[in-house]
Amino acid sequence: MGLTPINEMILGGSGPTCSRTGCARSPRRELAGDIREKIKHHPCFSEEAHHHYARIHLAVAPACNIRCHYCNRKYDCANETRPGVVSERLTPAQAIKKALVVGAAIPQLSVVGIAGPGEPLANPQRTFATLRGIAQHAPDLRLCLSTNGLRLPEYAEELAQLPVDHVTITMNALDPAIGSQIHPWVFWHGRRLTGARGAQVLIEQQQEGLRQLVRLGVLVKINSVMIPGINDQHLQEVNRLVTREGAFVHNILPLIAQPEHGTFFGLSGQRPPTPAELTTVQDACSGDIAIMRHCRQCRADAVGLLGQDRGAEFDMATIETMEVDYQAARRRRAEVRKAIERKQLADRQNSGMEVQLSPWRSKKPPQTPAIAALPLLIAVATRGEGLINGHFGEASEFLIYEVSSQGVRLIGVRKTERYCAGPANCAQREEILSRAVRALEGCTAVLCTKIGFEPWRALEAAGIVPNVEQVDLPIEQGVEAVYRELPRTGDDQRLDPTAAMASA
Ligand code: CLF
Ligand code: SF4
Repeated sequence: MGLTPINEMILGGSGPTCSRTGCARSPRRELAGDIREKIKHHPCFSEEAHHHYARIHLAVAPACNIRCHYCNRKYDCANETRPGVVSERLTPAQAIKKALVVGAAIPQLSVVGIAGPGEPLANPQRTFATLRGIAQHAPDLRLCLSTNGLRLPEYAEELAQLPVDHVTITMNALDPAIGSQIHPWVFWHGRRLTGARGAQVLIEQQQEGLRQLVRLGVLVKINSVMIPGINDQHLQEVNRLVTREGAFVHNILPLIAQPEHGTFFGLSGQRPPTPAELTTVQDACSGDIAIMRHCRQCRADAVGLLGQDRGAEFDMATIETMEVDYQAARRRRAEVRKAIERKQLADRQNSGMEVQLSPWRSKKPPQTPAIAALPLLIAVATRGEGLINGHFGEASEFLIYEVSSQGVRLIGVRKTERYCAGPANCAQREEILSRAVRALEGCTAVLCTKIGFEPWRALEAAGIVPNVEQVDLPIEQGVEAVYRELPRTGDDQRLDPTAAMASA
C-alpha cells in the first residue's frame, strides 16, 4: 500500500514496518515547508499550536441538509459547548466585522472557521461571501471550514481557490447500514432520502470530496463521532480509508448525548464512550496518520484559545459600536506570532529538542531511567501557552497526559464545571467538586498553580495527588518531574513495584 506524500511527512515512527498494515515506514522526516507554514498557527491541525493560537467560528450557516442523531440546533444556551449550538446567527457583513474586531482584541487569533450552526455548504452564498470578505480584509488569517461533506465535490475547487487551506469532514461510517443509524436522512437533489439509501449517498460524496481536496492540496481533517454499539468497532475501517485517501489528521471524538440537549441519542439513552474506550480506539487508529487528542468539541460560534471560549465578550451589539484600526491589528498579530515562535524555539532548546520534528506529540522519553511499571495519567490545569498555570478552582477542563518509561503524551481533555465561579454557584459547590473529582477518575495526580483546602482533601480521598510545585513550568517538563518524584515521596506505590514490595 502506498502512502500519500502528506502522510509520509507526518509519520512519527522510525521502525521498519507499520504494526497494523505491515508496510514499510519511512524514517521520520520534517514536514515540507509549505505544509509546516499552513499548520504552524492552526490550533486544531497542530497540537503544539493549540497552546498558543486562537480561532473564531462565524455562525453564518443556519440550514442543514442532513439529519444527525446527535444534533439539535434549536437548543441555545451560552453555557453549552458542543457543535451546532450558537447564541447569535450572523449575516456575512456582521461576521466579517466580528472576525476583524476579534482579530484586534485577541492578537493570537490565527484561524477563522465556519462550522455551523448548520452545514456551511448548505448555505453556500453566505459561507462564501464571508470567506471572501475575510480573505480580502485579513489575508493573514487562515480560513477553515467544517462540513458534513454532502455537497463537498460541488464546492471543492471554489474552496481551494479562495484559498481555504483546512477542511474538516465529519465521517462516521463507510457502511450505509451503520451510517443510517446515525444519519436517518439526507436531502439530495430536492428529495429526502432515508435509511441506507441516504447514508450511501452521503458516504460516496464524503469520499469523493476528500479525494478532490487532497488532489487540490487542501489539508483535510476527518472528524468521527464515536458511538458505542453503533460505530465504535467500525472506526478503524474508517481510519484505514481516510489514511489511504490522504487525510492529514483523524479526530475521533466522543458522542455528547444528554437528555436535556433534546437530541435523538440524548433522549433514547445512547451512552457516550468512556475516556478509556475512546483512548483505546484512538490508539488502535494511530500509526500512519496523526490522531487529534486535543479537540474541545467547540460551539459553532466559539472564540479564543481552544477550551477558553470568550464568545460572550463579543456579541454583535458590542461589536457594532467598536472602531478598529485593521492595519494596526494585523501588525500586532504579526508581532505576537513572532514572539510566540521565539518562545517555542527557546522551550524546545531548553527541553533538549533542537528541532521540532512534528507538530504532533511524539513520545519523548523522560530523561530518567525507566521506573514506571504502568503508564500513569496526570491531569493538568492550564490557561494556555503550554504551561502549568491554571488554578484548580477556575479550571473548566483538564488536559490529561499519559506518562511512562516510553515518554509523555497528551491523550485527551476532560471537561468539568468551574468550582470557584463566584457567589452564584456557592450552594452547589459540593456537588460541583464531586463531579470534578469524578472527571479525574483514573488520574494519579493533578498539577495546578493553586488549590483550596476542600478540593485538596476531596482529591486525596479519591486517591489523586494534588501538586502545586510545578507552577509555570512547561507542561511536559512538569509531568515528567512528577513522574520522577512520586515514587521517591511514596505518594504512589504503583509507580515502582520494587518500592511497593520493599515497603510491604
Ligand atoms: Fe474550527 Fe474545526 Fe477549523 Fe478548528 S474547531 S472549523 S478545525 S478552526 Fe478544533 Fe473545535 Fe475540535 Fe473542531 S477543537 S471542534 S477540531
Ligand atoms: Fe447538525 Fe451538523 Fe449534523 Fe447538520 S451536519 S445535523 S448541523 S451535526
